[in-house]
Amino acid sequence: MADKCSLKDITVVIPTLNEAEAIGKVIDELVQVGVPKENIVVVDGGSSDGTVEVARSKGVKVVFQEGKGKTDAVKTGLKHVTTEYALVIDGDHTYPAKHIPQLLEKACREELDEVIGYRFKGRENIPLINRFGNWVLIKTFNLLFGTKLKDVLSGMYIIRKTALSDAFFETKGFSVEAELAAHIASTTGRIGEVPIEYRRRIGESKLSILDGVKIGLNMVFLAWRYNPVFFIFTMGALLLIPGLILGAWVAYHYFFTGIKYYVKGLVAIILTLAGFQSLLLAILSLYLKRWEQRLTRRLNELRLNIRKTEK
Ligand SMILES: Nc1nc2c(ncn2[C@@H]2O[C@H](COP(=O)(O)OP(=O)(O)OP(=O)(O)O)[C@@H](O)[C@H]2O)c(=O)[nH]1
Ligand SMILES: [Mg+2]
Repeated sequence: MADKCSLKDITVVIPTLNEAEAIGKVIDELVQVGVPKENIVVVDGGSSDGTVEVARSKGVKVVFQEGKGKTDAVKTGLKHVTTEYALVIDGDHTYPAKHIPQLLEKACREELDEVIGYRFKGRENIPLINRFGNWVLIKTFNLLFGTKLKDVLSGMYIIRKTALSDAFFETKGFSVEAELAAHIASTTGRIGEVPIEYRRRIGESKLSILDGVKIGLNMVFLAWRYNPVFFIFTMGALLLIPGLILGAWVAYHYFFTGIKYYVKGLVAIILTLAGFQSLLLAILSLYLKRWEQRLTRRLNELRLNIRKTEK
């Protein structure tokens, strides 16, 4: 690992809701890998099965989340992060801690703001319906944000704290991973992935099909918030294409059959002009987005340098 990267630079945030069977094993693994105990924060959402007691018995910090759901839990956890990076990991023993050094190494070496552990090995341990839902959601995310990510919804990722200073945490429940990836992809674009293994879950799942639908809806909301280029471009195409087809039809009749369609001709001109304007607006938005990305990167670099000189 590069000199500047050390497991002391990460704080592990574990959101838990009734994970008594798994949490002890998760913490033990983290410690075995070399994460200092004082750099582990369990953020509990009101477990009633003894999760908090097990976590405390392992000597790590346990806090109770503000608000409700996984998004609010991660937001609470991040407030306790004083290191450069936060590593978020589910508390159900599905994500092996042995991959953490690889995630950190990639983040450090390539100066990335987020590195996602994409589930490459052991995919059979993801229930079939979730695998299909994940596939649909990842495709949707990539389309909306112009990314090529393989696993946006993975429950293990490393993220640079300064890159989140402007994050909104507006979504609820299980959309936190999509929101953080949307934030990084649209602000600095410094996001990467590392292949990891995925294990069978210990204990009961908290995720339902309805949560999957909500993640999809949240992605559309996030795209509108972070990357409206896609919507403006789609609107432009939806206006321009029928406008051009109608215009060609009106022109054909005008020149070859002698029939003049005034109203249809006017509609064709309006659609074409509006569509053309929307496409121009999309190009302008894209340009502004790139500009925002460059500025945010510079700002984050500055923030980081200030933090380092303050130490
Ligand atoms: N603090 C807190 N943690 C939560 C909440 N909901 C879920 N979690 C935790 O977030 C992590 C992810 O939840 P899971 O139920 O494993 O969801 P998933 O990984 O998407 O789905 P599975 O494939 O079934 O594991 C687990 O560690 C949960 O205990 C919540 O409301 N508050
Ligand atoms: Mg899980």
